[in-house]
Amino acid sequence: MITATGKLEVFGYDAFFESGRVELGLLDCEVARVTVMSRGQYKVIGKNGEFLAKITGKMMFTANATEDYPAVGDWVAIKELENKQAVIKAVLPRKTIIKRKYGDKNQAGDKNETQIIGANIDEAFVVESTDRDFNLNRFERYFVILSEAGVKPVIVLNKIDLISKEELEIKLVELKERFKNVMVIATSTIDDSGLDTLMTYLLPGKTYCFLGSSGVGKSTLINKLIGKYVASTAEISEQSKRGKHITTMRNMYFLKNGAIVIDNPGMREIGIIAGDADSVFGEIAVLAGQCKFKDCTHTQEPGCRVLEELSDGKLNEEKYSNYLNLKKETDNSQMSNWEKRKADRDFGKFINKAKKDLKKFKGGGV
Ligand SMILES: Nc1nc2c(ncn2[C@@H]2O[C@H](COP(=O)(O)OP(=O)(O)OP(=O)(O)O)[C@@H](O)[C@H]2O)c(=O)[nH]1
Ligand SMILES: [Mg+2]
Ligand SMILES: [Zn+2]
Repeated sequence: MITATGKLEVFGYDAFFESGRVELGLLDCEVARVTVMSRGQYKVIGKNGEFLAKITGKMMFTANATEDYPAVGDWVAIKELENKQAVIKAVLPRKTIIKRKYGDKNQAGDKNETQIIGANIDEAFVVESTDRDFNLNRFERYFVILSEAGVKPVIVLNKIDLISKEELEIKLVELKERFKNVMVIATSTIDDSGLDTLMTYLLPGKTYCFLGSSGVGKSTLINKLIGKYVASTAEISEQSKRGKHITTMRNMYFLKNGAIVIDNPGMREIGIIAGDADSVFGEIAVLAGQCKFKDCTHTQEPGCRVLEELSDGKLNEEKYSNYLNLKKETDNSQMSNWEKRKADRDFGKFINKAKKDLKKFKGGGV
């Protein structure tokens, strides 16, 4: 039996993953962590270094959702081969998984897909810059997908060198008022302000990811934390801005103090999957429970507590409209989830058929 201890802790391994490994009966496999994923190929790191890995045909065959595949941040059981190649045999149970929905909503058929942003992330830094990128509704979107994942968000407001102290103060007040329970770190990679504070958030053995639009400075911040240029960064000119991402792959980095960070490509869409935005919009959810009608849409009904608080000015108007937007969107997404399940059923219909045949064969059947 191989004991997976010692060096693996440097990559974030702990008793949680070890007990998952034991439960799955993977005692004869090495374990490793997925650091990069690209076109069906994975880079994993374990006790014996880095390997280029692929999943087994069996895993590919039995996987029917994106979540069934390994993602960056996952701990996997591997079989090491020659030339630093390996085969991934299983994904160990996850602590957390951050997902988003993406796809062109305007296209016929509403092709929504789930994407895994990261697995086993402890905290997420949601980065916006002080220029035109600054948008409270977008922060809220990230908080919905993070609360679904059970990952604590921290706001990073970057490029504060571009605005005056007064302008910064206004933005910080806006953030505090809208997001009472989220920490805010104001940073600049030009004059290094806030970087010490950011560093104090990064604990050894914990995994953090950086999320945010393209060009806000995620990779530049990570390079600063590492102390050398490892993640590529670039200026994004106005003409080429559309569709251009400097970082194209999620990538895991190991800091000197033992913290682990994952850089992400900039995201244009932060699609929300499940219908539950309640923990982010807790205040509205409480009011909704007091509405006159059980199925109140909080848009026009008499006796609606949400509308009451809105007209009294007690509920932030922008927050309310963002809530309605996200709700509408998740209703749509639930439908496409249903469609997806239907597709899954089609995909597995030969199994159902096989079962029926088997029943017939046994002379049973209900
Ligand atoms: N003025 C200013 N510019 C910054 C700051 N941080 C980063 N930048 C610049 O912003 C540009 C984009 O930075 P990146 O780090 O590549 O941005 P990113 O968020 O990683 O972008 P993607 O990889 O495309 O998602 C670069 O030209 C950086 O030099 C900052 O604090 N102030
Ligand atoms: Mg980048
Ligand atoms: Zn209502």
